[in-house]
Amino acid sequence: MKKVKINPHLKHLTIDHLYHLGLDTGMDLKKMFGDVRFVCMGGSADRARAFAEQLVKEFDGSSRDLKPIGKTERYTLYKVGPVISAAHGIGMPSLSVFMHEITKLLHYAACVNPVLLRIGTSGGIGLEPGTVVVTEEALNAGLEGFYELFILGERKRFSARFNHGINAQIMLANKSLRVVSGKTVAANCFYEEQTRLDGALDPGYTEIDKMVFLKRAYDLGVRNFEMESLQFGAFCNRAGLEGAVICVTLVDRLKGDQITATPEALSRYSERAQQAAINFIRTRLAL
Ligand code: R2B
Ligand code: URA
Repeated sequence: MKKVKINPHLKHLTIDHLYHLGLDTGMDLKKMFGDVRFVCMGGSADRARAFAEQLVKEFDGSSRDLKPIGKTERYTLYKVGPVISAAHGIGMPSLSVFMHEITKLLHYAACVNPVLLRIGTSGGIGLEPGTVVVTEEALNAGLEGFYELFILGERKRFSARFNHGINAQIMLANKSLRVVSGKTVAANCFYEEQTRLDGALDPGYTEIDKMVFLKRAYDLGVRNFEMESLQFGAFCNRAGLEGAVICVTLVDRLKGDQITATPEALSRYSERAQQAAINFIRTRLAL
């Protein structure tokens, strides 16, 4: 049984308030969450709900009235059988708070070998929109392979290379979907750090500069841009948690910056990433 590498200071807390989730250790977290084996997360509350609805169909066969657990002021969390479906908001600071509190929740609930999946959207490089990318390694927007935090005023760097075993299982479970693996750039901005030319500010670079950078990233093995995989991967590595990032591409950045797909197409794309996760979960549960 794999255990979360948890902070030893936590044992001094009488009650631990998972403030942003609206849960605390005065509640019977083991009863509420003890059977959780997968935590699936993405940026948006609408997608967390849609995924929970899909899980109900896939695993339960009944249409229940899904209600979020805890508070929804910052994040949204549903539970369907052994799967949590949650929304972590946009960007690494938002995800970081969620990762700390959900990991403590898994620890207090004594969950056995939980797997964390980020199921998200991204901008692809040289890929047809709707392609699903499984992240091998996350890079920052300087194309460097570490997540950086200042702790006690000092710069700390953490690698965000993903577990080859779980990625191979995801690929194997999805042979019939359009799924590729590659590096992912986790940017701190949707616009300039992703080399867009359509932000509010004059970026100080040209279309040619942009294409040179995209080509450099592509040659390094980068296949998509999003905004969280670096923090997610570094956190999973530090906590000893199995984790993977499965993102669908909404746009091919070699062809443009704006997301112009119709709402119907965008929802179909999102469903592809969710389906890839469900196919993996199904094979894991069958093992
Ligand atoms: C992908 O999409 C969001 C920005 O639109 C962000 O959360 C991400 O990583
Ligand atoms: N999310 C991103 O961060 N970038 C994109 O281009 C699309 C979705």
